[in-house]
Amino acid sequence: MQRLSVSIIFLFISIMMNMKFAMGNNTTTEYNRPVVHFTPQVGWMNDPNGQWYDNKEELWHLYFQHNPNGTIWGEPLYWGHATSKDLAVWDQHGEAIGPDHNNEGIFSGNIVVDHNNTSGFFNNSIDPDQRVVAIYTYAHANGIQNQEIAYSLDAGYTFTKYKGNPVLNLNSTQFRDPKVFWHEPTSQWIMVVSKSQEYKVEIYGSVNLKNWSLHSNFSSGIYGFQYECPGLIEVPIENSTDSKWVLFLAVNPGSPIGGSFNQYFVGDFDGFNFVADDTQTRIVDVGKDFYAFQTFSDVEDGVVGLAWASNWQYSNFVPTKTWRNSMTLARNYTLREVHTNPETSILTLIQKPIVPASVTSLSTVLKSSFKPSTNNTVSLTANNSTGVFDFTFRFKVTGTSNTTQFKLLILSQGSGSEVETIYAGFDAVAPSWFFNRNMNNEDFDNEFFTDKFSAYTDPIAYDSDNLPIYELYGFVDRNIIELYFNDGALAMTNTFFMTEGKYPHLLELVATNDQPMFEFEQLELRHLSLNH
Ligand code: KTE
Repeated sequence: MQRLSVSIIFLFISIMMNMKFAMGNNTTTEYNRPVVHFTPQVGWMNDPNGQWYDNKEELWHLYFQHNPNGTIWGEPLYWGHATSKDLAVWDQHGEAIGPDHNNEGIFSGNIVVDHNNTSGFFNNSIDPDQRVVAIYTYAHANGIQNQEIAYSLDAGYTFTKYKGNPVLNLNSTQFRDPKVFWHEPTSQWIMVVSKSQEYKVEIYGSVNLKNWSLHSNFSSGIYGFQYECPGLIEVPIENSTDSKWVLFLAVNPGSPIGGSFNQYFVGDFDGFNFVADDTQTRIVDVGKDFYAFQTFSDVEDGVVGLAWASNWQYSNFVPTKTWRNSMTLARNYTLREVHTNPETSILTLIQKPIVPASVTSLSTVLKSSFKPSTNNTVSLTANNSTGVFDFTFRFKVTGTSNTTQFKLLILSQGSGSEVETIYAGFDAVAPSWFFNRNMNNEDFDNEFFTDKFSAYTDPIAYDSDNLPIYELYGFVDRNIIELYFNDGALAMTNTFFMTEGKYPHLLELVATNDQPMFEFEQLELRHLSLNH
């Protein structure tokens, strides 16, 4: 097929010498370690835990499942801890909560701010915005999983376990991952927690975080093997004063594309029962590396959350060295009526990545009213890349032939066969988005690290000639790519692993047809750096 390519070759100007990294982020640009996405300084990481916002210090707290003694999942398992002023530059603070014996684990859970001291743990010397109580699953050596609480008198750095633990015990080996929040209308703490292999989210209530009573349970969606890491939070509807409750639920394994994934349900919660609006299962992120999603507590304006950016199918085997796995970017969450087809629109979770000012643009390429055609070759040269950039496309489809596609190639340094490529793109005939992360990397050949993805979205709008318009925002950070379609109506997160020494270096837009079938209203590419 004749490939008429408009190649906008972006080479980035590297200012590696000027790039400074926070303690907690990437202290070196070591093999495949992302710069902006959170990674543990050392050791193994999975689920995000205990996220909360300290309104007094204006400080974000992230805890995480951490094995500091190795780069695979294993016990003793701790809550690692990091803080950030902006959700991009992180400082790490070692282990916040640890098990009493080396063959045990502090499994997943969350943190609440007990402003009114309902637990009785705090005196007036502790600021109401810093009355931190962690609720987590204790994984005992005999396999029993029960729920414990611990309080902090120093705003979340060190914790004291409640001497009356466990606060909730069913003598079960599959009872974990509490997520607790204060429900103002009924003046009670609510806990959602998973009876994993019964496919149940149990909903409990308490007035003091210590004594819990079962209110109800919720079970829906794709079965898979087990349910984990539930969440329940009120999410605002865009351009409205209304909100709806969203119940999040992790399934592992059981994803339609393999391994672990997050589903969600939109509905109502009265303090005792969650009732979904419909029986359809919705998926939070259609990539393969988005799991154990959790939101931050005590955020006064909006809903902020993030997920573990890996998949239990291969997370223990990915080719990194002193550390394993990252988190996704933190995202803002709202709800919006989105057309899933021409006849129907549904209330859909909207996700937008938080890219703060510390993630700065070193160089920007901005094109507008740009039609891929044979003589429209533009190249921008620079020397090197740090492998961190984002891009925004807004384009319309002006016609179709049987191969109306564009591809966005992301290439490593090198020449000829040395070059390693992943690519995203859009096929206007399908019509669907696609992403391919196959690089034949000998360092990492895992059966479950599947490489082809696709996603359908309706157009985000139509122009005055009724031509369909689509949008794509992408964030690439050395070994992870987050794609957001149609202003956050759909998200696709995937890791990728180039061979040692290689990282995303070039970006090339290629249209694969002999007539201009796309008009890019806007095409912006920014080379990014993380600064402090
Ligand atoms: C891990 O099999 C277990 O051994 C689950 O599949 C992983 O469980 C433990 O990680 C999760 C949570 O349910 C646990 O609290 C946590 C989900 O690290 O990733």
